[in-house]
Order: sequence, then C-alpha cells, then structure tokens
Amino acid sequence: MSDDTLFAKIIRREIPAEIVHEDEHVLGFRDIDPKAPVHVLFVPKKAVATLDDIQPEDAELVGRMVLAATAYARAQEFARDGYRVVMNCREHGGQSVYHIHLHLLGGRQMTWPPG
Ligand code: IU
Repeated sequence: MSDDTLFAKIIRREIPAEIVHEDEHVLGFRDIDPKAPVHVLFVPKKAVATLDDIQPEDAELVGRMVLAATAYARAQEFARDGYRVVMNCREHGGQSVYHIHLHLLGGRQMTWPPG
C-alpha cells in the first residue's frame, strides 16, 4: 500500500519532526501543534489508515504502540500524576491524518468529556 500521509513522510525522514522514540516498529515524535505541555504522537511504521483498518495480525503492533507511549511517559516527570492517550477514528472521531497514531498528552489536568 502506498502511504503518502504526513506521518509516512516523517517516518521516511522526508520532512522533519522532533523524534523522541524509535524502534523497529514504532516512531514517536512531538505534535507540531501541542494540545498539552507534553503532546507526543506514536505511529506504527506500517501504514494503517484508521482504527477500522487494524487487522487481527496487527494486534502485536498496536500493543507496541501502547508500550512505547507508556514507557516514554513513565520515564518522565510530567507523567508522575498521570496522563492521557487518545486515538481518533475518522471524521466524527476528529482524525485528520489517515495513518493511525496514538496521542500521548500530559503535563496538565485533563478534563472529561472531551470535545
Ligand atoms: P488527529 O487525531 O488525526 O487529528 O491528529 C493529527 C495530529 O497531527 C494533530 O494533533 C496535529 O497537530 C498533528 N500534526 C503534526 O504533528 N504535524 C503536522 O505537520 C500536522 C499535524 I498537518
């Protein structure tokens, strides 16, 4: 599958990003328009457009995204009192980049319900 999303270009280093995590399967980089003092996006290197496109064989990959985010958070002071992870799905979910990503938000009190 060809993947010309912004995040694919970041993964291929075609456009710059402030990368905070990289392993064989997952890249983590700072959101360009942060919604909290800490806002990092964790994306699979494999192109998967939306949560609805995740297949059973992607289960380990999705787990790796969560583990990358939580390991990053636990290592940092900002997450001492907690943090939030969010994945948006398609139009009503507020998804704007069609390459799945997990938002890690922290450094302030979050509110509920989200907008
Ligand atoms: P969403 O869940 O698809 O709405 O999240 C996409 C995120 O990608 C959003 O928080 C944007 O601020 C972020 N982003 C980015 O980090 N760099 C960019 O060049 C663009 C969007 I365009």
